[in-house]
Amino acid sequence: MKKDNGFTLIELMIVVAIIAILAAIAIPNFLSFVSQTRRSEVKSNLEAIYKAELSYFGEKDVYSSSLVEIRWVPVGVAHYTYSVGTEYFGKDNNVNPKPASATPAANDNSFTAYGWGNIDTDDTVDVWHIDQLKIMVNDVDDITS
Ligand SMILES: [Ca+2]
Repeated sequence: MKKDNGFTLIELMIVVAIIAILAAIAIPNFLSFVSQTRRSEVKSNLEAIYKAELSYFGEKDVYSSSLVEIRWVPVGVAHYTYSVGTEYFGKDNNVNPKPASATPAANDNSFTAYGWGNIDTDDTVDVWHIDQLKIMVNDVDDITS
């Protein structure tokens, strides 16, 4: 009589196939979740730049194109690069060069602060900006494209 004391090769292959299917579903969902989390960084930092610009405007009656002048620096590890015209703070601008769609600038009456970063595995760069009216826009969407 044959003694049954283990798994057959077919049973093991079925288990491996099930794990592979679950991983194929879970990994893209996980990467999308990571991208969404990284994106929360750009929103909060652009709002902080907006507040710093408003504070600077209250004092000098002009907006500044310098993040140094408005005394803003990102906190922690940044996945995005930030600029309002002059300097680039956050992720190294050499690693994360400014895309053509980002045009950071400031003058006496307005400013446009940009944040950009590649937050997933494709070549598309996520681009956001905020202006003196606190209007925040996602110029290039890296998550859905
Ligand atoms: Ca990307």
